Amino acid sequence: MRVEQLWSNARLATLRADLPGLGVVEDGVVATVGERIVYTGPRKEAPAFEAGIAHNCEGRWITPGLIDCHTHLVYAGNRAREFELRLEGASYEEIARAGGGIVSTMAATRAASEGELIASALPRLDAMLAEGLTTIEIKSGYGLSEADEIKMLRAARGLGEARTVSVATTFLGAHAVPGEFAGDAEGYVDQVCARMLPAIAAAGLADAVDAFCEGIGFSPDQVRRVFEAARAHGLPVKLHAEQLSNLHGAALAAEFGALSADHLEHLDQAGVAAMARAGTVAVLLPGAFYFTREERKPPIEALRRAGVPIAVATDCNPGTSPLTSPLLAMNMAATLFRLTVEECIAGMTREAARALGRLDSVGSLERGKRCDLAIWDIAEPAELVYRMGYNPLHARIFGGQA
Ligand code: DI6
Ligand code: FE
Repeated sequence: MRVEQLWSNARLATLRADLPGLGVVEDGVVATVGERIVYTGPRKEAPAFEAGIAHNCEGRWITPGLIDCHTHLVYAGNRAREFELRLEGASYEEIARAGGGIVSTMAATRAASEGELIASALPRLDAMLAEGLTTIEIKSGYGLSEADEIKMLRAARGLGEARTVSVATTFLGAHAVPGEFAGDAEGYVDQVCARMLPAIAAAGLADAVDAFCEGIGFSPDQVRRVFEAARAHGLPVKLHAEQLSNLHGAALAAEFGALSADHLEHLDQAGVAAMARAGTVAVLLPGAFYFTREERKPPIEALRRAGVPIAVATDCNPGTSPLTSPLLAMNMAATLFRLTVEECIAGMTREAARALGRLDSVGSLERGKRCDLAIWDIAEPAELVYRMGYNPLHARIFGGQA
C-alpha cells in the first residue's frame, strides 16, 4: 500500500470508543495520505506499506492531538492588577466598581484592532500548541457590540490562519451587559438576538452560540431567547451553566440539544439526567475552579453514573482562568475533581471533539480522521496527567504535517 507518511515503532493511545480504556495499541503504526489517516493499528495487522516519508517513533507514545473545547483566548490587556487587589482582600464587587472585571477587558478589547487582538493572543496560542494542541475553541464575549464581537471572531479565525491549528469559533454576545445597556439587560438581549447574531451567522463567523447563565450574567429566560435565535440561524448552542449558583441552565441547554454545558459546580440531579438524555457533554474547567478558589465541585460521580460524556478544558480567560496549559488542566482535573487518568486524557481528546460536534473528524486515532497527533516522550500515559509544569511533547502533527 502506497502512503505518504508512516509513523511506526509507536505505542498508540487511540481513544477509539470501541476499545476499552485509552484504546491502547502496542507496536502501532499510523499511515497517512494527505491530511487523513488511512491506517492505524497494530503493525502486525497492517498491510505492507511503501511510505514517502517514514518516521521511527522509537517506542514513544502517540495520542490524538489535544483539543481545548472552551477558551476565551482572544482579548486585550490583562487583569494582573486585579489579581493583586484580590490577594490584598478586595472583593469582586469592589474591583468591578473600580472599573475592573469583565468590563475592563471589554474596554481594552474594544480599543484594540483585529491585528492587535491576533498579536496578543498568539503567545497564548503558541504555549498551547507547544503542548500538542491541534484544535481550539475560541469565544467572543469581550466586544459586546456588533462591530467588536465581529472583530473578535475574525481575530479568532485569523489565528487559525496564522498557525497550523483548527479553530472553532463561538459567539458569546450574552457574556455581560455592556455599559451602554446598563440596567437594560433585556434591551441588550434584543440586540444580541435581532442584530448581532444574524450578522455573525450571515458572515459565517460562528460555529456555535454560548451564553453566561448566572445571577451576574443572564437569566434562563434571556438565555432561552438567545438559544431560539441561534436555532433560527441553524447554529448549535452551549452554555456557561451552574458555575456560581443553580439556575437550571444545564437542563435548559439540554432542552435545546446543546453540544455542552460547562462549569457545572452547582449542577443538580435533574440537570444531570437532562444532559444524559440529550447527549450534552459536561465540560469541566478546573482552572477557573482553582483560580477563584471555588469550594464546591461538579457532581462527578452523578455524571459518571448517568453516562454523561465528560470533557476537560482550560477556560483560558484573563479574569478567572489565566491558564494556557492543557496538560496542567488535565492535572487539575485529576487532583481537584478526582477524574481518572483515562477521563482526563479522553476529556482533552475524544470528549472535547464531541463537545465541539467534531467527533467525526478528530479526537481519536481512526482511519478517515484528520491526522492530528501528539507524540510524547513518556513511558506511560499517566505521565501526561501526573506532572505539573513539565512538557514531554516530542512532536505535534497537524493534518499529517509536522
Ligand atoms: N465565566 C467565567 O468564569 C468567565 N466568563 C464566564 O462566563 C469570566 C471572564 C472574565 O472575568 O473575564
Ligand atoms: Fe468560560
